[in-house]
Amino acid sequence: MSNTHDDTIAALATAPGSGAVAIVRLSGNESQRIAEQICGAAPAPRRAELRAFRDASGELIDTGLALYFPGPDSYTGQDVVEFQIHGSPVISEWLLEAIVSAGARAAEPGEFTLRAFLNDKLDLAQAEAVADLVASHSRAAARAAGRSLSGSFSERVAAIQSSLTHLRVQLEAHLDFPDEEIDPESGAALQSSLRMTKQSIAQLQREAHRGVVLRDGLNLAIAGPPNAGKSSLLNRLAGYSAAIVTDIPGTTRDPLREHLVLDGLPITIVDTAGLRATTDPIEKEGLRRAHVELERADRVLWVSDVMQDIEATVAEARTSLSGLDKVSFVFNKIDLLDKPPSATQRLADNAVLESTGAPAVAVSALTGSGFENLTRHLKELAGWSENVEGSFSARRRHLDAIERALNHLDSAEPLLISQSELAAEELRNAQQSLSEVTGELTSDDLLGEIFSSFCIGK
Ligand SMILES: Nc1nc2c(ncn2[C@@H]2O[C@H](COP(=O)(O)OP(=O)(O)OP(=O)(O)O)[C@@H](O)[C@H]2O)c(=O)[nH]1
Ligand SMILES: [Mg+2]
Repeated sequence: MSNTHDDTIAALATAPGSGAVAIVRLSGNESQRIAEQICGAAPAPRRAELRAFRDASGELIDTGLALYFPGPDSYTGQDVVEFQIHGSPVISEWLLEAIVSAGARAAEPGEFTLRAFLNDKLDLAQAEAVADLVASHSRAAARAAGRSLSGSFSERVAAIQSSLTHLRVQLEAHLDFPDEEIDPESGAALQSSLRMTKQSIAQLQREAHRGVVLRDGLNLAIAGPPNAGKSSLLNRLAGYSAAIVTDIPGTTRDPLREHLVLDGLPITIVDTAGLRATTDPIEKEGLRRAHVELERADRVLWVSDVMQDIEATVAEARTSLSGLDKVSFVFNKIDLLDKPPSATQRLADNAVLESTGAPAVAVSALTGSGFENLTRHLKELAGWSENVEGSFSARRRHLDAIERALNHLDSAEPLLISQSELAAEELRNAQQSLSEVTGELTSDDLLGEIFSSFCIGK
């Protein structure tokens, strides 16, 4: 990543390939001069002008529209020029070549948006939302990214920052008189402000978590004994016969990944080999890969045959997985019982909840019975509700920062009155953690990591 950020960069801003129109964009000090070289006098600011674009030898490359956005009122905050040309990869490459030989440099991924960030046109959460908007897979995700881009997320962070500042001011007032005890009334006021700020951060954390799911989807893995109906479950969720199903135990070997959208909720789900002791080297490798997937997943659906004893199922899950904290039990094949699905669901709830606290769903992958409960359960796991209006997109990086802020406030709480100086330090740290979301304090390494995942020209 370039360190100067004021040299002139150029890139194709539209998707590569053929199309009706392609846009080549320039940003930096030399934009205007380079534009003059390519198409005569630079166009009037913010007016589309029809021009002929020529290379250094004077040969006509194409005719199209040129636009000039003088800094600082441009996307990047610098002088920006856009050329709209016919959407041929040959034309855009030729034009880019001419622009580079006129003095520009080919832009790196995300470099336009990085400049917008460095010139305070966007904060970091907004800049990340640009990439999330471009990459969004559902309308809900696009709306959420749009909201983050317009500043909804950043405003929430700013509001918490300002209550933290207020809290610090209250506390610092007492620090000036270390020998005096904080009077009970002020102490109570401080405690209550801290608790309210904590509640706001916890609320932000829940919403940011939903924002992460909107962006990344829910990562599920299906596990369980052979023949339980794991692949059948995947097929029913995917809506087609993605995985091979047979009555031979040990059918699935390789993990099989599917991407699906369930009532708007994006889900990545991976089917794995049935877990059992084996000497077959192929199956052994399948089991090793299954365990890698189970480690990675946000949630494991432990699928078992409902005819099997529930206690035995729970014991088996417990020994096969390192813990049951991210497990939901799915009792399959309820069509084989002569009880109605709701009675089976109640039985499963009672038996599993009592012994593990884990949720349980009773289904039939064969008939589809119980899948409305499974869908509801998955949406609950994701914090997903029909009403995702108002939510914003977020990333795991943001969640980490918010969690650290919350931890600092947890540490501050018992120290608030008795060891105010230490509490003040925790409040400062909480603010610092939160500021990572919007990027007031960000290392070059982190910026490099974030912007390099953008597309070129963005
Ligand atoms: N009656 C009934 N049979 C089912 C149901 N789900 C799966 N089966 C049957 O159970 C057998 C095993 O199904 P699979 O989906 O291959 O099971 P699996 O857990 O993926 O098995 P492995 O890949 O071998 O671990 C097949 O004969 C399925 O038709 C169900 O809900 N009801
Ligand atoms: Mg299978």
